[in-house]
Amino acid sequence: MPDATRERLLLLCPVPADLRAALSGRYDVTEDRADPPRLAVTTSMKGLDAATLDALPALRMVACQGVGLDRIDLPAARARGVAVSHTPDVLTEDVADFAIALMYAVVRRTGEADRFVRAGRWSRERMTPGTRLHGKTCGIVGMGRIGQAIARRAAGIGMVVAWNGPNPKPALPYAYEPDLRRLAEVSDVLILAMPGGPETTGMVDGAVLSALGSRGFLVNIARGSVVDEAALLQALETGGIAGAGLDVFATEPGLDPRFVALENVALAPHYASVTHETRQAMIARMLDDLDAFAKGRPFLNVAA
Ligand code: 8YV
Repeated sequence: MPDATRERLLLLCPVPADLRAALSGRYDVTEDRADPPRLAVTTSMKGLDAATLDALPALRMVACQGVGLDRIDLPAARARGVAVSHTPDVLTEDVADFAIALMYAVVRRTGEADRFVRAGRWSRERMTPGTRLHGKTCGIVGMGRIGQAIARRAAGIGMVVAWNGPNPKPALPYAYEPDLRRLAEVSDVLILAMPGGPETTGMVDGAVLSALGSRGFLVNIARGSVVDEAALLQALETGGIAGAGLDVFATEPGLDPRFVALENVALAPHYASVTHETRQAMIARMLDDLDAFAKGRPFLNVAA
């Protein structure tokens, strides 16, 4: 039942139940694009394109759940005077934790160990050895907020950290490697934490995977688009790399079924930021930003 006392807010895609409930507590939430309101919500995975903006000329602000802006056409929003907010910072620590969790899952084989015990194999055989992490090199691609949080954790568990990104950051205590292939060559584990988008699409290609080599592991908590997935599958299937911990894929949720058949991958359903705490913080930030927009208070408008 529409509530005339509340401002209407359009959902541009299905959103998780917790976000929907929080929005419904303050707004008259609708999915009806026929009479579009000025406020809308999207997610980093759904994004916002110019065609949607053109179809919704009344739109003045879009709050995005997620930090990634790779699917949001910011120039198009800017050109139409539509403000865009997102949710950086609040998910940094959980995403970094999950990168480390995937690293352990694939390098120390915790997922495989779980399957081994459940399948009753322990009474008849022993698992073959895993690989030590302590003292090994963790290469990180992308040294923004999340990359730095991963670096702190990797250093804390006794790994040597080196990294690659578009620009050196001399204030950081980790070795900068301007050449991604070279970073892959010296890394035992290569963790991808760069933003998605045209600048990083397919950056981790067959040559980078060859440089990582048959004893190297890949962890991706960034975007499926940053990896040449055909090359990755081939490397995993033929022993070109030792294994991978993957939270993101070229197609989600319908990932390539070849991944599921592999024992040397740890798979997750784009889950790195999904904790009670981060969910609550993301929702609170979105509500705050929407409220700030309505009241003319400042907020981080990434389309400004
Ligand atoms: C979000 C993410 O859960 O923030 C991002 O960019 O990839 C995830 O943490 C997801 O994008 C929500 O759509």
